[in-house]
Amino acid sequence: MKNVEIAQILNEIADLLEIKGVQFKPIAYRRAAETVNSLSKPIENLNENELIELPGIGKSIAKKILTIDETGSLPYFEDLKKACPIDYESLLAVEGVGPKTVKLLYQSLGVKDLDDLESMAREHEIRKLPGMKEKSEEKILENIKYAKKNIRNLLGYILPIALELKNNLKLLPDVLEVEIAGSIRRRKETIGDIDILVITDNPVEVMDAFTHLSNVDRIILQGPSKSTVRLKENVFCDLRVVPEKSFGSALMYFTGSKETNVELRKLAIKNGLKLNEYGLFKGEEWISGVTEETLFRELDLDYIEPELRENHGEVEAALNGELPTLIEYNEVLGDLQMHSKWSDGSNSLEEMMTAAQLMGYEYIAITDHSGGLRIANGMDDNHINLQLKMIEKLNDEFEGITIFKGLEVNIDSDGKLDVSDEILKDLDVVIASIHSGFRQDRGKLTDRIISAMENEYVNIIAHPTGRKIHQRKAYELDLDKVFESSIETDTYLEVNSQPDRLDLKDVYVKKALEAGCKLVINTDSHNRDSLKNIEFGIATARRGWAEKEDIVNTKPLKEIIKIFKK
Ligand code: DGT
Ligand code: CA
Ligand code: CA
Ligand code: ZN
Repeated sequence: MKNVEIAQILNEIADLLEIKGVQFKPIAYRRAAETVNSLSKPIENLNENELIELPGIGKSIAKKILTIDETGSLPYFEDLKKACPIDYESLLAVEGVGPKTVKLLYQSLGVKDLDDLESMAREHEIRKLPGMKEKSEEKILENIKYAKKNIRNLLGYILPIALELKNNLKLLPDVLEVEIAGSIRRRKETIGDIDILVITDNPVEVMDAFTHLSNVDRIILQGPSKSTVRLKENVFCDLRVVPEKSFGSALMYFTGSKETNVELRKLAIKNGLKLNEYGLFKGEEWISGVTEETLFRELDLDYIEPELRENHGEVEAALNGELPTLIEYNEVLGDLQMHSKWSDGSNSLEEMMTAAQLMGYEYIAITDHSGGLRIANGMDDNHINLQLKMIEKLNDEFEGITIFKGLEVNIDSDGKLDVSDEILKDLDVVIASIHSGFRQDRGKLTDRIISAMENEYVNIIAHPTGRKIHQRKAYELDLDKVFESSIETDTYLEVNSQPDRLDLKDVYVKKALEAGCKLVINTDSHNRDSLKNIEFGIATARRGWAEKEDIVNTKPLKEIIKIFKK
């Protein structure tokens, strides 16, 4: 498990202990979290004795860290959470509300979640609490709005939940049609809430079944045409019943984005028509609305894929027949970044290959970290050479799939690579990336990336901007220069498919393509299950208007070999 993830758990333990009213311990856990967070190497490489030597980490916390790292969870933490009746995560998301306030609010007013907090603030109960004033109450009320907005989850977390809901609804005998709409259908990187549409002749029964699904935590609103629930996974879900005749127009409307809807409506008006969630109308007369396809046609537009509906010029392009033909979800023929047990992955080479075969790939690249133990259990030169021999052997054994000998080399703070050309020249695919020194200035960071690109053996720059959604901003980069150098040096920029990376992100994909760059889409998997994440990278590329031609690893084996030979 990554350092930040472990630190987050330690911080949450501190919150929970503080809410419980435990003395001193919260401070200890926060100090330990800080130590883990500021550690320059992965904590998973340390044993108990090494952990204890770190500032703020004693025997008991060291043991807990090891448990988290080995098992992915911690019974002590799970017990604390279970014993806490409060939705503390949402409450703590409100600015001005810390663990001490959460405790106070619960003990004196029974506040358990944002809704409780809101009603207490409205009833002016909060200002009566010790240490609270009228002003603090007003601020809390204001900040609840932001907290509600800020709880956006990763698409990678929400999509499986939404698909399961869809399947459960499909199984209901009264449901004739179900579709996921909203930002999920557009495959946006983070999701506010889940929006689902159904067609049924028995809305009351369907709504009743919906609000009683096993993962519904609380019913917010239940009506015959719209219901809202909060799921146990801590997401809200809207279900709407729409008439069959309006299914297409409702799907279009509730898919959004809001901004695209506005453009579409303006266009309808320009053509003397009216567009809303019930259909397309000429005066009072209903013209169409059953499917999106007919609606687009009636508006003289080419069909706009949901991923493009962000008001980034897609309506005009659809009008002029200039929409891109987006890369399809099955057109990536091989994944060019993944890790194995040889560095910080959790599966063997054989296991990764078997999983890649199940994905239907023609080829993959094994790209474990280099750099010795300084980075993510990186391989030294000796290990690299051993692995290359192993890969040659596996290539003989496995049929129908080719493994490229790859490496993810680190770009150090001066822009130098941590592996010599002597070794790089024997590899099929070399990926270079930045793992430290994120705080350097824009010029320096740009130079680092460019000097890596200028190395004749480097083929790909992985996760080019280094951002991690909800965790870390992108480092400063002069992207125009990076794009230019990418073209000059035939080095491809990656669209990394990890749900919290998606880097390059959609708008940068579009800019890169406009500059004339070619890209690759990789998962950067650290275990075999993550190979499936490729769909999130493809979605990001589609949101950036990418066509098949723009993505290098849509090329068949023969062609890609030639491309990397250059
Ligand atoms: P989210 O949930 O924040 O990730 O983003 P969306 O896009 O799913 O937004 P949501 O759930 O508020 O609404 C779903 C769709 O419904 C939205 O994409 C467009 C449509 N919609 C909602 N409210 C309005 C509105 O006031 N005007 C227009 N034109 N469309 C709206
Ligand atoms: Ca939504
Ligand atoms: Ca919604
Ligand atoms: Zn790694």
